[in-house]
Amino acid sequence: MNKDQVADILQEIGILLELKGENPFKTRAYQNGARALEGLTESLEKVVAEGRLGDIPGLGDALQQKITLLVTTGRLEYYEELKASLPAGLLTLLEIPGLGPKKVKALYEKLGVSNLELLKAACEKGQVAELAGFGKKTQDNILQGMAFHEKYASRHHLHLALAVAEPLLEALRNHPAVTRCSTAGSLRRSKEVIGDIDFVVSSRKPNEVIDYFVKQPAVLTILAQGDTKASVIVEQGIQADLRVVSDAEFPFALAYFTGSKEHNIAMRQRAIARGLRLNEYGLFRSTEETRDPALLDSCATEDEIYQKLGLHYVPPELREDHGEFAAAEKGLLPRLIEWTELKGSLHNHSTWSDGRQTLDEIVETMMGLGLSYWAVTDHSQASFQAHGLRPERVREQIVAIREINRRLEGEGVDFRLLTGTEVDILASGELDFDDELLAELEVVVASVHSGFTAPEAEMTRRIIAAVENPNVHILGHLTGRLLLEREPYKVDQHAVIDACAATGTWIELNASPSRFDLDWRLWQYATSKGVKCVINCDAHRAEHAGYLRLGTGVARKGWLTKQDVINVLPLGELRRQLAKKRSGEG
Ligand code: DGT
Ligand code: CA
Ligand code: CA
Ligand code: ZN
Repeated sequence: MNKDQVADILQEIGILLELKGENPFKTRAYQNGARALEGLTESLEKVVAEGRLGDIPGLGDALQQKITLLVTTGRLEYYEELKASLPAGLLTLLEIPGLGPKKVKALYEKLGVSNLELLKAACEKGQVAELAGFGKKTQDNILQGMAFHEKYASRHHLHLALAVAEPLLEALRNHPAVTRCSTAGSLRRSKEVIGDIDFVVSSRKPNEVIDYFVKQPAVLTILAQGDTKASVIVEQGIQADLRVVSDAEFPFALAYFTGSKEHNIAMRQRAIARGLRLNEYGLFRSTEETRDPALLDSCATEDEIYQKLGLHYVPPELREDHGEFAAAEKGLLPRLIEWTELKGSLHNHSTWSDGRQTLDEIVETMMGLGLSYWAVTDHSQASFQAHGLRPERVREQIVAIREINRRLEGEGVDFRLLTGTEVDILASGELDFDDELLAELEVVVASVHSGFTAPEAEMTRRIIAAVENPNVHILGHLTGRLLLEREPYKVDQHAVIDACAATGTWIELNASPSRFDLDWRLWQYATSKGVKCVINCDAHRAEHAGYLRLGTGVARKGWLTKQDVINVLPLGELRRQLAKKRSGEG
């Protein structure tokens, strides 16, 4: 485990102890420990290996022991037991705005409230208002907080859904009674947010598979369990649906439950137009709903279903009824970008601003992943809350990066850091750094981080003014949206795309699962105008390198090919492309 993962666990232990009513000094020790680790500027594994944990201020013996266990074994029995000693729903209560550990503890002890449903019931009966220290106003706030939570908590960020779905799929795949299995639904289509997780399995022993599925350790609650399907709530409070079918039915069930609903409806209509009937069980000869329908033919794979309906295979990401039928009829579907084709990310942060990794750690991680380059684009001075850099610090960072690159060159290593900045687009449309400084940097990303409430015309003007600067290579997170959290600011996206096309500015597909910005629905327009895409991690931690894969899934939804994406280029070619806009050939 790395320091961020260990810090997260210490933080959670602190919260769990607070829920148990442990003495505040003990709780605080864990929270301070978490903070001490977060502030660490070298690798925790190294500190542990060299026995230097004791040198970090604020870590007592007990904490050092636990950290060592987590780093070396990835497990901590103390934490697991602590977690198991409280109802799993209590932690969900903490997600309600306005509910902290103290209030949750009181609700649990005095009213037995251990999950959201019980909390809602207690509020509606007025019991919460009567508790000491709560009152009518607090109860109203909780109800309001719950309404907000409901609106967003029924949908989930893609990386969280994947983090629970992948181990479950692996478990299913390893079960001897499972013939074929796959995720389906929005997860398989790489939607930007996920309602619930869907699995489709083929097996001769559905009951065995269903029994096994609902007993997985990640399963918190069983909502429904039948002979061919089950629905459960898994970790993170996400619902997961499983359908088990025969192997002959598998391709049809997979296609059906992958959706989207709109895509399915169009598929069914194509079948009807050919005198056939398509559903989750098969493709049948008659359009009638008969008792014993005659199967047209068996299909071994989804591919064959598409063929029977006169279509080329449609990759799951494109199944949104967004033009895929017209293209699949003529064999004109694009060859979509693959994440393994990416060679690096051009928008990332380090400990110099609000990132968690030092430059050396970044080199180690990204080189280890087999990437070729990684741009360091820390925030500019106006983003003071993100520790934006002043010009002199940017120049110091350029020197530090050149030093590292010289070392890498000396070692004969094929990996380079690129100097850069994520420069703020100010309210005036001016940039936060002057052109002289920007011209010294290899990669300039320009983004809006303030003034979100500006009227649409003004915001559009601001952004267009920024992309017209010859030093700006990339427009960062165009709409500023935070999925499930903050709406995009008002901006005329088509006008901005047109300006990027006119100036040779690339647009970022910010691959952070909270953003996926520019939205996939607009990439077909952007590429039709000749705009190139950069799939950027906006990494603040080592794990964020994994966003390259998630971002590519969303890029595929936007019909993007290798030719549309800049960061597939090898370093030399990338540098030539970066030089183009400045020299006026952009
Ligand atoms: P989600 O879960 O809201 O993120 O989105 P999906 O697409 O995963 O939707 P879900 O889980 O409700 O259903 C999975 C798939 O099953 C869906 O994409 C298409 C198919 N499906 C579900 N209900 C219907 C329906 O009423 N008609 C049709 N044609 N297909 C449906
Ligand atoms: Ca779903
Ligand atoms: Ca579902
Ligand atoms: Zn940003």
